[in-house]
Order: sequence, then structure tokens, then C-alpha cells
Amino acid sequence: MTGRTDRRLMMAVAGSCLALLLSACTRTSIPQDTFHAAGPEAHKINDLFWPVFWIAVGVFIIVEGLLVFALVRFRRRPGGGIPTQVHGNRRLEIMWTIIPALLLAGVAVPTVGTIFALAAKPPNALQITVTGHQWWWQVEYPTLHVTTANEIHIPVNKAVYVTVTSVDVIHSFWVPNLAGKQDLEPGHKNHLTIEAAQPGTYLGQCAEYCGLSHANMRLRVIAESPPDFLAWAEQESKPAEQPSAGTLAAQGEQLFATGACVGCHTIDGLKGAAGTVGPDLTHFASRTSFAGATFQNNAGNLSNWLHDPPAIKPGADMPSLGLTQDQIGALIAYLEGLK
Ligand SMILES: [Cu+2]
Repeated sequence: MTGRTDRRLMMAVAGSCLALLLSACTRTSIPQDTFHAAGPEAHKINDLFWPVFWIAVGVFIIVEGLLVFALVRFRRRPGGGIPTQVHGNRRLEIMWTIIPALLLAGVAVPTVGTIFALAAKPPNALQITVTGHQWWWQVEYPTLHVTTANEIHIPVNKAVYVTVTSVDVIHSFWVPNLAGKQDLEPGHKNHLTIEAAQPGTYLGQCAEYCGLSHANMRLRVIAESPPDFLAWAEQESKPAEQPSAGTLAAQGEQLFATGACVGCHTIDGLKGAAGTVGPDLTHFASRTSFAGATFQNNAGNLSNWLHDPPAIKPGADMPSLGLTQDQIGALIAYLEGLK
């Protein structure tokens, strides 16, 4: 390689790194990161992380300091011959075995305690079940008779005990502000607890590579006051709203009921719509997003989606159904009425 190509390559690498760095700066109202703990479970993790981190910083400074000292102090000097050759030093060897062993034993005490604290099932927790699909999350509240997708409503200051499983491959449930990661395994149930101290929307995502649209498997936890949560659950447990006869929405409902839609989607209250391949759409309009929380729930995005789902979410199970613009308009009118 010539010097010029070398330089160009270096410029390209530096440019890419800068772009990556800047793209990481996009902020939502609550930054999606583990250092902004927003509930007691996330605090338990941080309370373990920071002491261990500072111990590691101390070890790094001492070890690197001794290394640099030795490099400078015992460097080769002009006129100096071969230094005295040393083989082994019992006292040093005992020291550098005992000190790390003590440090690790010290770190193990809070680590094991935190593992047990995070795994414990809190008393009186709200129970929900999250099932992973390629690439979206099915969310069920067994005690409240609610089924939804991708957006998990929770009351603030209440522990929520989440049971996770999968119908296809291994996924991982991760809402960094609220808790650590937990794997969703087919044929097996795992658990974790999430809890938010403040109302807000906490973003999450699948944290285990699960196929083509892994990056489009996102989720939102919407924490709200207990009365708001109960009102939401009450509305979600009702059957779907029926559109008035003669409206565009009624045309959409007819299309939905007689087309391919019902093979994959459930709409409680719509005859024949009991498919379980795709998300339950009974209260679709109450969600802020769709398709694995990848797109904002609005008419423009829905139109693009209904036109050709895999074109905007690679690998999506829902195929392009060859719908006309009129049919898409009617379906959107129907879906946006499912409050
Ligand atoms: Cu996944």
C-alpha cells in the first residue's frame, strides 16, 4: 500500500468512528442506559457495579503504576552490562496470589447477595408473561385478562414479576433503566423483576441476536400512576370497539374479517379473528408503536407497513398482501379506531 492509500484508509476509519460516536448521542427523554437506574432492581445492579468498578480502577492504577516504574527504573542505560539475573521471588509470588484471592473473595460477597436479591420473587408483585417472537413481544397480564404487544404498561412503585419464554429462538429481555437482561428460551420459563420509581417511557430491546430483524425487536415500558394503570387495564380487557355501519372503518373491518389478516391476528370481539402468529390487535390504537416497537403508530407508517411489511422490517412474517391504496386506507381507519 502507498502512503496515500494508508492515509485515506485511516481517514475513513476515523470518520466511521466519529459517526458511530455521534449516533450514540441521540437522546430520548430517559436515556436508555444502565447508569440511569430508574427503579430498585436497576439500583441493586448499580450498587454492585460501582464498588467493583472502583476496586478494578484501584488494581489497574497500582499494577500499571508498578509496571511503568519498573520500565523506567530498570531501563537499559548506555554503558550498562547485562543486569543480575533473578529467578523467582517467593515473597512476591505469595503476595500476588493472596491479594487477588482476598479481593475476589471480597467482591464475591456482595455479588452473590445481589444475584439472590435479583432472583427473589417479590411478594404481592404484579405478574406478567412476555413471550418472544421473531420479532416482537407478546405481553399478557393473566390476572387482568389483558393481552398486548411490544408495550408493557406498569404501575409505578410496584414490583412487576415478569415470566419470560419464547416460541421460536432465544431472545433476551432488556430494559436497561429498570433491570438486567433475562433470556427468553423456547420451552422454558425464566423470571425477572422490573420496577419503575417514576412515571415515564423506558425503552428496551432484544439483547440476544435472534435473526434478521433482531435490531427491530424493541419494546417500551410505560410506567404510570396506579389509577392510570388500572384505567388502561380496564380498557384493554374489553372487546374491540365496533365501527359504525357505513364508515370507512367498517369497510376496513369487513376486509380484515374476510382477508388473510384473521389467519394471524386476534381481535377480541371480531368473529373469526383468532390467529396467534402475529400480535393481538384488539386495542391496537392504544399503542404508540407497532412492529416490535420499531415504528411510531401513525397513518403514514401503517400505510408503508401494510403495503409491504418485509420491505421496511426485513424478514417479517407478514407478507406483502398486494393491497390497493383504498384497501390500505380502509384498514388504517379500522385499526386506528381500535382504542
Ligand atoms: Cu429477539
